[in-house]
Amino acid sequence: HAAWMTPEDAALAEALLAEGQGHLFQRWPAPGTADADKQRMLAQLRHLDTSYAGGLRQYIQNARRLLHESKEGVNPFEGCVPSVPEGEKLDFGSERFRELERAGVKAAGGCAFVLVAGGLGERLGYSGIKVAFPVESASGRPFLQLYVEHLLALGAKAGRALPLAIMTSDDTHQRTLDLLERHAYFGAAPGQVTLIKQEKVACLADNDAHLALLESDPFQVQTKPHGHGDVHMLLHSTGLADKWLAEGFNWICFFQDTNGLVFRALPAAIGVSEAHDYDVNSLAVPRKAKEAIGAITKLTYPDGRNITINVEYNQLDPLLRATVSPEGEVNDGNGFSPYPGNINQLVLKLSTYCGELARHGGVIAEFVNPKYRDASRDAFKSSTRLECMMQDFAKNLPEGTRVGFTVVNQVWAAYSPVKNSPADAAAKWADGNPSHSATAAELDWYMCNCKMLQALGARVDGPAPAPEFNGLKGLELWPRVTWSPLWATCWDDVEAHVTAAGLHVGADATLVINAPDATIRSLDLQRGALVIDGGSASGSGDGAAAAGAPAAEAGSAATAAAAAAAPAVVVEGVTVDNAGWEWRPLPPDEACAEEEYIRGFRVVRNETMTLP
Ligand code: UGB
Repeated sequence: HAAWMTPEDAALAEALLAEGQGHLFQRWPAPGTADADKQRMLAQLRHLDTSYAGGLRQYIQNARRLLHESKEGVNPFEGCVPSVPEGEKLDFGSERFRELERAGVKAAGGCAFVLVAGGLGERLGYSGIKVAFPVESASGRPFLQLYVEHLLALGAKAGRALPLAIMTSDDTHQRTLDLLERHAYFGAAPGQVTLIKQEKVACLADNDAHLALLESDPFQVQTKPHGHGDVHMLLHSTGLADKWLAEGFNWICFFQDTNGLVFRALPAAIGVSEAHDYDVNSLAVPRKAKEAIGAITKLTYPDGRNITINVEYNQLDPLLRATVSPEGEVNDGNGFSPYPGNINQLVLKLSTYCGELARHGGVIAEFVNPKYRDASRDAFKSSTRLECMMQDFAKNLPEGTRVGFTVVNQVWAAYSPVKNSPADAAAKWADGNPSHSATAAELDWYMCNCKMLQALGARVDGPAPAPEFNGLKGLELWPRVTWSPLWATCWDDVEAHVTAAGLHVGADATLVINAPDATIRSLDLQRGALVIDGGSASGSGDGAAAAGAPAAEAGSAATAAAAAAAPAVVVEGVTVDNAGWEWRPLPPDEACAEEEYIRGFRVVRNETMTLP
């Protein structure tokens, strides 16, 4: 106890001593020396204490229990028998899909949305935040703009601003805020977007959960990220979830940072939640055996109780080997694992969600994953920490909670995230796995749009074999068709804006639609590039669409105002035949923008027709 210590400091230090953390203070020099350092350390400890539900004591106690279980090799699935759960399987664009999407778009008027974007994306190797990365190069629209525009479009149908919370971290917070402010929140209303920042947690030095101090600074505790599961604790501690419930919202949807296709499938999943009265609904896609995404699995306990949860891919194979399938996880006759792939896009009933938050404060199934020095499991190679995953919310639900899932049968219509660096992506692709690369994500985006137009009756040529981009062989290059969600956020919107019988898109054409109210009655886009502008929140064109340049350079509020004043664009009797845009592989060692390097190509804009 030093004279400068506040009663709170003293109480926290006492609590830590009671938890066996005396080592934190053992190297403190004599009273009166290094007081500033000591105060700095206590400030950090107070911060760690207040940013974890239950405080540091609770964290240490949880850690001690989990570390003990890990050392003893306790199997979290002991006695469980896995099986494939029942869920809704949807064929993208089928009548059933569109019916559910229609219902979901309506129900989205009662949805609050949560984007988890605290991850730095080390695997991608991008120096910026991932939500600033362009979904595709034709419009240059960043992920965050795409998501906000979907919410604006859905909200416009409901006549209500739909709230969006974005979970950030120290790694992403300021840059996310800057991106939003630089672009006038991409047109979102003041207060519609809320940033909630997750904090790191203390590292643990050993099985007794001694907090780890930095070697270089004995007055600082080492910290690491706690995982995307933090989002639940934050929605509770900030009161946001309760506020949304009080405002009359019924559903809460969670999604990840770099999956541009999320809103092609999410509204239908909301429709499924409503139709089945699901409390918890996970969106899923067909998944290859052993593919590195979690699997939606039903686990039945010896007493007959069962839960439907995500089992991470590295746990599924051993679980199957130990129980129902000695050969481990294998593909079935369709070439996919029978266990659907979790893509961490969740639709939860808000009343159930808030009830659960009140019960456990949003602290969900934590786990620990120490790298042990040897088989004795007595010591770690480096410090570890507790972690948690957003989808594990479903692990501890009360009996009677209705849990389901929605599989969209075409992966290209629901999930193509930007996760891996060019080298890792090429290795995964060569092994027969999805590359989850920026390259594939962009090409899948065009493919999905083309297939939607085709299914509605338009003549869309292609695909052509793509040149080899970043060593990815055998990709397909569809016509580069992209549109703002303000133009179309669902199938019905596309149908309402296009007379499909009057539309032809040639195999090597580019079509960028930014004008929210553009109507295509007859268009023969034989060859070349057409940009339909007209005051949408996007500013595509040769300048703004350069790789990496966010589409709304001018700021969405101004362009939205212009849109209101501009007459609707009607495309009728238009033929396009120009030199167009080329997706050209990058020559080795040529200087390029980081986004181009990550995709493996550059868009060369030779000639463009711009309407109106
Ligand atoms: N994220 C945070 O906001 N905070 C964090 O501390 C960490 C991440 P990753 P991961 O879809 O392929 C998940 O790193 O965790 C955000 C599922 O667990 O991209 O390896 C981050 O910004 C897995 O079951 O993924 O794996 C990003 O938006 C499978 O579905 C999101 O959390 C896998 O995703 C995911 O972070 C997948």
